[in-house]
Amino acid sequence: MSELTGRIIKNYNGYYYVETPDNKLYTCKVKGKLKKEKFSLVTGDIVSFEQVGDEGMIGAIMPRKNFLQRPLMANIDLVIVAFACANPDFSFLLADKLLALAEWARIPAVICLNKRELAPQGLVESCRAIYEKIGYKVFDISALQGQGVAELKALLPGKISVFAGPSGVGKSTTLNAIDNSLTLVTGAVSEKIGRGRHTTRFAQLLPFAGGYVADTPGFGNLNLEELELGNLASEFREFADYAAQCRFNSCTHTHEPDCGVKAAVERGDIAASRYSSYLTMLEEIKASKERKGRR
Ligand SMILES: Nc1nc2c(ncn2[C@@H]2O[C@H](COP(=O)(O)OP(=O)(O)O)[C@@H](O)[C@H]2O)c(=O)[nH]1
Ligand SMILES: [Mg+2]
Ligand SMILES: [Zn+2]
Repeated sequence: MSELTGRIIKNYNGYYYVETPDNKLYTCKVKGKLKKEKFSLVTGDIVSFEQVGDEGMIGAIMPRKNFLQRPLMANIDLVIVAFACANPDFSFLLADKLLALAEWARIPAVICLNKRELAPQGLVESCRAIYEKIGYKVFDISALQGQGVAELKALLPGKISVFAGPSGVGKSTTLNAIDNSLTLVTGAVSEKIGRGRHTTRFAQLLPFAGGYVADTPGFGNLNLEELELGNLASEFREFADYAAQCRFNSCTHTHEPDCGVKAAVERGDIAASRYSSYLTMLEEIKASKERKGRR
């Protein structure tokens, strides 16, 4: 028996699959002590365990660099916010939600627009204009036709990257195109509901180029619970410079006079779609807090 350290790459049926730096995989359970502390381990966690053969008992978890709730994962280097240009349609609101969650967790993010051959006129260009201006790189690709995949792939070596986005946008297809030794199951988009079937059922880290990539299941609705704790405006990175010009320190950039953010939206310095996402998310967070207050 010896004490080893490794990373949880998959959590399935009550077992944690832990990979050590020498690329060995151990099937682990959690020690009673850790269980009692009600600390839940997630994919990406670095743990130490007592090894017996190819099995282990996890006794401790190392401090996390960061943590994401959706997808549930720790110690991520890059979030790839994944959408399709069409089928299912791109959503500015959903993209801004995912970006805000990545900001909140302090994880760098880029945007990947798949199915570019289906893109409505101007969509890729306007996404570039809006997001690259504020420092989120936009990759337009066709996983099916192999276009643009090399540029995306170049981001990944040595990192733990996670694809986060709705189901049916082509996350699994993109990963298969990045690494043709992967054979992730992909799903046909249902004509009826316009969404992909849930073919990827849990988050798992797949070894790639000295790091890992994570395929994740899509999500139905995205709740913004962690954002309730802070100030939503600070997760919209381009607001900061203009918020400094608001008359009130406590300005929420909604109804207040002399608001630097609203002035920037009017001038076109802040994208109208971003401001609109901010207002919608603010309302959703407020409604969720009120629901909790009543309980
Ligand atoms: N037209 C087109 N379809 C694609 C592309 N990439 C994936 N798809 C299709 O989109 C559907 C959903 O893909 P999948 O990878 O399962 O999406 P996921 O749910 O995000 O993992 C499948 O039918 C794919 O064949 C693409 O670049 N162009
Ligand atoms: Mg999938
Ligand atoms: Zn303001």
